[in-house]
Amino acid sequence: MTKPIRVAITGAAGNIGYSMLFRIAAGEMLGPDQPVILQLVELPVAMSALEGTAMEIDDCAFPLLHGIELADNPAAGFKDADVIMLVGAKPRGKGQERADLIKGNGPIFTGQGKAIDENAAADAKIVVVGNPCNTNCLIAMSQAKRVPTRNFTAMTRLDQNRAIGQLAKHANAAPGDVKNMFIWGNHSPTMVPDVSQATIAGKSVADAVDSAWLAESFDKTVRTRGKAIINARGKSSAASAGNAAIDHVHDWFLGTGDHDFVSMAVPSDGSYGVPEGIIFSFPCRITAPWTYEIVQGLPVSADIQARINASADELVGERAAVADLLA
Ligand code: NAX
Repeated sequence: MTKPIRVAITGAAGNIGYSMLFRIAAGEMLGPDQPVILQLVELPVAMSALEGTAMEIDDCAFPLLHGIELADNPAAGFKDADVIMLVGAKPRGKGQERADLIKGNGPIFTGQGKAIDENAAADAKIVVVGNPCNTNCLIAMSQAKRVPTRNFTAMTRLDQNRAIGQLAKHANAAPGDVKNMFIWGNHSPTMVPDVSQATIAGKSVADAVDSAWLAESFDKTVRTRGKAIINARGKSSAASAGNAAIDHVHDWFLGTGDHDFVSMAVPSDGSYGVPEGIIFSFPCRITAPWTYEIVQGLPVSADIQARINASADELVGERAAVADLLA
């Protein structure tokens, strides 16, 4: 029998957690033949809600689910974990600046990085969703020296999926017809959606959508989509974020296939002039389980390069702001 993969998830009783746990247990993340054990981590105050969620998961009788373990601390929750999804964090409060969020959430990831170092499988794969996800990933990575740095990633797949959704809608196509749309940079308003390599049903984006919409609205719509959803729904994106986290891990394990490449925020190796070490979203290709390569040699216009540099500068600034949390 295939050995179960242990998937630890923080913030499991939160909105994103609730939207993704059932799908992971059903096999949508790691495939229909791969058993999973869920290791759900919450704050002590949310354990009762988490127990209720676990009861519901039991009641689904998922054939692939080989166990659910609940923990109110990351040391217990990350024990022997193969995949760790760091979702739990404090949401950005009203009037709170991004810098305050970075300072407020950073310490959570120091502790979780140490817990990964001391408890997780030596080759654990990590995806950070809790914001500011790029810099939180950097903090956790710096504290977990036992785990290879390339195993640390942050999620920009939601931004990619939002871009694909917009392109498909405006081309009267299905999202599955859109290939090679990707995001550079930080998961923040400085992110850079790049359509230069994208195709829609085999056509270039310029040939498939209205040029005025592409020039004037597309980029801003993608970059401000999170805020637009909060304004409309009164709550932040949850199911779409959970879906993107599932897509991120799914492709990392099972490959990018005919998508060719996808957006993942990974430790920069200096590609495209991005300073080494910051967690930056690049186009990544996955051809073997739990590996990725940053796609090299893509043509980058002067405008996109300037925006890549600006997003990198922002991340260098964030790194400086949390210097005291980096090991
Ligand atoms: P919720 O507030 O619904 O849930 C967060 C959960 O995390 C809560 O149940 C809380 O008890 C738990 N938690 C907080 N600190 C914890 C800790 N130290 N250990 C374990 N659990 C902890 O938020 P939700 O809507 O689920 O969003 C979670 C995070 O995702 C937020 O930081 C949010 O900003 C971020 N997002 C990231 C996105 C991305 O694309 N990277 C998009 C969606 C989302 O905004």
